[in-house]
Amino acid sequence: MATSVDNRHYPRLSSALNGGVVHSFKPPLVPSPSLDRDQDQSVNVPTEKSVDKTTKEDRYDSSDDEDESHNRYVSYYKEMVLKSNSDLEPSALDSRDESTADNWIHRNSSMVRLTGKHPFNAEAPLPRLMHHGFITPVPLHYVRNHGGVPKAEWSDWSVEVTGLVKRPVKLTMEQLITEFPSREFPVTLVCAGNRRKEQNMVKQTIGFNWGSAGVSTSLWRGVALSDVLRRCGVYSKRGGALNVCFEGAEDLPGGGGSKYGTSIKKEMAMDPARDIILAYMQNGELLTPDHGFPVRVIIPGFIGGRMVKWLKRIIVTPQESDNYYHYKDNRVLPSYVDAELANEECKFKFYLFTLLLQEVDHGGNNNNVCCVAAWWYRPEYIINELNINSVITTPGHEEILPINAFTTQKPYTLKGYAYSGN
Ligand SMILES: Nc1nc2c(c(=O)[nH]1)N[C@H]1C(S)=C(S)[C@@H](COP(=O)(O)O)O[C@H]1N2
Ligand SMILES: [Mo]
Repeated sequence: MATSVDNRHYPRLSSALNGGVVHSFKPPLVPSPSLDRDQDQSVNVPTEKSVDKTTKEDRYDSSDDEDESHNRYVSYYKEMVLKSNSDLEPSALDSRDESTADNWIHRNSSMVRLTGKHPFNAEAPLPRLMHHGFITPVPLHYVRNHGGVPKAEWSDWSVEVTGLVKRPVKLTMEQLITEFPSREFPVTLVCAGNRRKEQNMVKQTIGFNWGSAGVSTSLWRGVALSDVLRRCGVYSKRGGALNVCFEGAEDLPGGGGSKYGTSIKKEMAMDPARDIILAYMQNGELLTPDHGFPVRVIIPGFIGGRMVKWLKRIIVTPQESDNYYHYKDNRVLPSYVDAELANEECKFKFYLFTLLLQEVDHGGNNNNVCCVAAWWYRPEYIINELNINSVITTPGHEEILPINAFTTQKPYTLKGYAYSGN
């Protein structure tokens, strides 16, 4: 059973909550996968009053010129979403998901599954990704799931903001969409594993084989993380508030059982210019289950791994996240350190730590215990900002181009994509 809803029923959600950017956004005219989803839950549409308030706040410092350029920007991307959604077959339940926890999710059957059936880690066939252009239709957007997709309900979801904040809260989805101004803009998501198949051919890593389609761009709408944090009154640096941790909803096996979680530096999280949002819409529709319904983090320019889906908790802390996936995922160790060595040294560190505790227990001093490299925990090997990357997609890999009297008379168009983080 699907648990998301069709946005067409909630016109105000799409048109009135505009942030400084988009002033009206109608859902695509062509069938999109979310239009097939069972409508078994309802979104509390914001009241006229709350909508008015939000809209005024948003516009309060924008000039006519800005409004005009926003309008142009809006119709430009609206067009792109419409265009990219044409030639799209409807998503459907997939027999490959039948015996898995994801058997209620509608998916596009052309998605290439990279880790067997489950969890769902998938990318579009590269020519398909390119065919749809700059904006990727949601069903063809790559998916990286560490486990089963949480069955979420819009009406009983909340995001807790806690830790080093003066006013901890639990925000419902209703509160998020009515009490904060929204923003909407295109963001490219890239899994840090994009193109890892090629990397694995050079030297095997512990990561699975991504092709070159672990990258997708869509229009994301949400509320600014900095607004939410400011509302809660984050402590000062001197008060110990240095990091902002995010935690998802799934129960995962990592580290003997944990949620998916990670963190970013507080000054980044609080910087409005970074455009970090808690997103609840993608390409003009509420999020789909695979992409984090009902709400996820979007951090422009960062690897996808920092953008926690099914967001449940935001915790302001002195230390960075202690989540298993924050340390064991999304790191690049020096080429001479393979996972085996990294894990060996981890055990060694643990052993030393045990010794040290024993020494302390026996009243010994620990000055002679050397600090052993714990590769996974070293800050210099974390990946946050996206590296520069480019791919030629036409001609395709191993495609042979005939060179003859006929072909040499015509121009040939090379195609590809490129991105970088900051
Ligand atoms: N809760 C949760 N958030 C998550 C993940 C996950 O497994 N669980 N995967 C992360 C990784 S590694 C990536 S690349 C992105 C992928 O987002 P997408 O599936 O919407 O493309 O989500 C990130 N956020
Ligand atoms: Mo990722």
